[in-house]
Amino acid sequence: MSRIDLKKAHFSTLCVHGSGGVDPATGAISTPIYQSSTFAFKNAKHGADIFAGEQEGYVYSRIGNPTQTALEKEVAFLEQGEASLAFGSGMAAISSVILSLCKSGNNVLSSNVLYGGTHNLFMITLPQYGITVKEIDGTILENFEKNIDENTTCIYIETPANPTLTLIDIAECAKIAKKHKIPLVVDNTLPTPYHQRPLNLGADIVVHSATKYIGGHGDTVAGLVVGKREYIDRLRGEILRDFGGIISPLNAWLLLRGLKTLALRMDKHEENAMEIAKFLNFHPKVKQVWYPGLTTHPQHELAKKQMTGFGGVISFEIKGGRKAGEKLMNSVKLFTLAVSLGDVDSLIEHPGSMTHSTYSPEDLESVGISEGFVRLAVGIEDRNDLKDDLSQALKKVQ
Ligand code: LCS
Repeated sequence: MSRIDLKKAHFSTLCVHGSGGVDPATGAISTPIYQSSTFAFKNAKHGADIFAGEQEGYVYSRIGNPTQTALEKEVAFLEQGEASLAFGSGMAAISSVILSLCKSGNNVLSSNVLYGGTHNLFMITLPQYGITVKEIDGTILENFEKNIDENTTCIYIETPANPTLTLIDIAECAKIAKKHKIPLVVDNTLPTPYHQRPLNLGADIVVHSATKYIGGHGDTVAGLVVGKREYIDRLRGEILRDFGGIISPLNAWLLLRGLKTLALRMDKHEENAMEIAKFLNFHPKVKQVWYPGLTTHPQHELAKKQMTGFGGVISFEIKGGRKAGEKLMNSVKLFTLAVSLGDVDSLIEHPGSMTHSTYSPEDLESVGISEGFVRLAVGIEDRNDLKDDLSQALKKVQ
């Protein structure tokens, strides 16, 4: 039990103390890694009662584990939701949420700029199981209203979206979902609860690739879902139990450790990203920059309204197309040419041929991911070193 009033504590305090304070058994200040697949019952009745839902207790780590519980409690606090459930990856979290909300014959209404893996799940994999997804331009709110039909069982949005940093008005979208009595699911991976809390804006369910800023160190693949307790209990009791997309105790612990510095890291990611976005915005070899913190971002006002900070991801279009982008990516020395984002290390990648190669060439064009479109995941290194690196690499681009 924590000695402080967690309801009154501020975000950075919750990051450090939210998981419940010291371990009561040993006084350990770091939640132990309960590396155990199964848990002994006190007697036969105890086991039967837990199975019957008449007593609380751990049974088997596919359904729950004390290290995982500590993580889930903390994430629920940070997102200001009732409960949370951890998964083995962001995709396990997203696919589990969709499976919990849709049956064969149902459809999902989704924004059209999504992480490429989510787009593939929506357009290729789910239809094979009778669940269809309509991807629409979510910046035009009427598109949601126009496309809901009697078989639509949820609205799914990613904001800001990976990789174009397109924003969707969560509060307005939530009103539409409520009117039609369907849940709004928001992928909150890029902003994290430090910069955006969708549940407070009216969303029903939040999903995360915790692989990114929540873990923060490029060493863990994991996912999270936050929502009402009743929903999370059902998700655990049905989808997690039957599909088994569980997080490991070690990975739950790595996320708990990552979370302790989330506020600090997010401030530094943002500070660095803002500086680099401005530098790129004025660079003669750069055609356009997308970063919600820039006043030139088409939805800067919305970003200020629904986020408290702008994150660490920047995308830009380099003059000279794919060839110029390749030259840049092959010339950086401090940025690592790798997918993923949210790590302390700065990363660079080409969405069109990498993270978003699941989009058809026509779809890439329609969402504005051109051949010269490059994504940066700005880390926490010194910003001058990062700028110098981009500067020397841009000089090599013809
Ligand atoms: N949602 C978003 C916004 C993501 O960026 C990713 C992964 C996922 C969900 C899926 O999470 P995962 O299963 O990988 O934990 N994004 C990646 C990216 O931009 N590069 O590599 C993975």
